[in-house]
Order: sequence, then C-alpha cells, then structure tokens
Amino acid sequence: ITIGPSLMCADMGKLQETVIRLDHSKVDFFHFDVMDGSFVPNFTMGPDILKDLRDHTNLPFDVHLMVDSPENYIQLFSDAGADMISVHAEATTHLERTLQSIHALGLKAGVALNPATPLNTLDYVWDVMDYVTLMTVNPGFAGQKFIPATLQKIEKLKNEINKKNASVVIQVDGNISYETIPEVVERGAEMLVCGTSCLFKKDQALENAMQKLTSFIEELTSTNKMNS
Ligand code: S6P
Ligand code: MG
Repeated sequence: ITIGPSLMCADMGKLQETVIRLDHSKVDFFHFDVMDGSFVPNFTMGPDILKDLRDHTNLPFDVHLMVDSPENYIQLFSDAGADMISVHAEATTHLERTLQSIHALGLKAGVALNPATPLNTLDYVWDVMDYVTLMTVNPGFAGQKFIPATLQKIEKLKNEINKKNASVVIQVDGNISYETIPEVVERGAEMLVCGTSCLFKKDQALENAMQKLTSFIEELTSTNKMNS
C-alpha cells in the first residue's frame, strides 16, 4: 500500500514547506490535481507548481489531469517533472494514443475513470497502462462524500487484473478516510490518494497525521494477511 498526499488540499501559501515535511514523513508519492474549469468545474494547479517543487523532493510526482484533451498537455507536465500521468478516459478521444504518448516520454501511464464510467472502457488499453485511478467521488473538489457503488468497481477491476495477470495498479481517489481505507484495501486498491479526509487536518500536524495513518495501514495489512 502506498500513500500519496493530494497537494490541492494543502495550504497553497506553504506548499514548499509542506512537500518537504511530507517527504520527511515518508509519503510514497505526491498527487497533483490539475483542473481546467471545463472538464471539471474548478481550477487548481499548473505545471509551474511542479517545476518549483521538483527540487525539493525525489519522490514520484503523480499528475491527475482533470482537463479536456489531456493529450495536449503531456509534454508540458513531463517537462515540469511528472513521473506518472493519469488522463480521464472521458476527456480524450484517442485514449490508446494518449497513453502511448505518456510512455514515449518514459513516464507511467494511468487511466482515470469517473464513478459512472464502466470498466469496459479499459478493455483495449491493457497493454499501455500502468495504473487505473478509480474515482471514488466525482472529480472537481476535495471534501466530498464517498460513492459506495465504487467499491464493487474496485473489486471487479482487481479480479480482471488477477485474471489477466497484468501488472496494473489500482489507485483510489476521493474521500479516502479511516472508514473507507479498510474497504478499498480489502478489495484491491494499492495506491491511496489522501486529502482532507485523513491527512490534511486543521487540528493536527502533518507529521502526526502521517504517523497515525501509517500505523493504521500497517496494522490493517498485517491483520488482512493473517485472515487470508
Ligand atoms: C478530486 C481530486 C482528488 C481530491 C482528493 C481530496 O477531484 O481528484 O484528488 O483532491 O480526493 O481528498 P478528500 O479526502 O478531501 O476527498
Ligand atoms: Mg486527484
């Protein structure tokens, strides 16, 4: 299980300090939410933010493009320091080509799916993807409620991955919390995007929140192992 803080949930005025502190607190990757005000009704981070933070950590930068025609911005985010990029299947016409173009730059390629988008969207791109970002809320905002129907989807995707013996990782994004982590991990999620629900808390220092989260996950995975 890996933990990636969703940086749009951080205090934007303290982004550099936050990244350094999270790096020291042993997060596994950084999740950047990129929104264009069109694919989703909100605006967030652009490539210059990645560029400015790139010198302050060696951890992977995972870019979640919630933009129309993401194929136009792959090079830009690669140049800015991205290590992995996920594009929404709903936002790109030639999904296979877009994933190829991410690979051509030497980055990991992910497909992000809205809660209502069926898994068969992935049927013909298995060879060109490294991870799937299953949205467990509708993209656009932090602090939303978990959509329970997505649990079934995680399980179904995990079964398909196993059947195909594919090396595709399931990332979950949206209201990942102490309540939902056991549910999503049990069903096969491996990359957890952590936002306001479990990491960025007003009344808790990041270091403490990270420590609590890490021990919770350690305990969870050790009991899961014992039960299987
Ligand atoms: C949502 C975005 C996510 C959120 C994250 C916030 O559109 O893709 O990455 O930032 O889900 O976490 P939380 O715990 O506030 O839902
Ligand atoms: Mg995201």
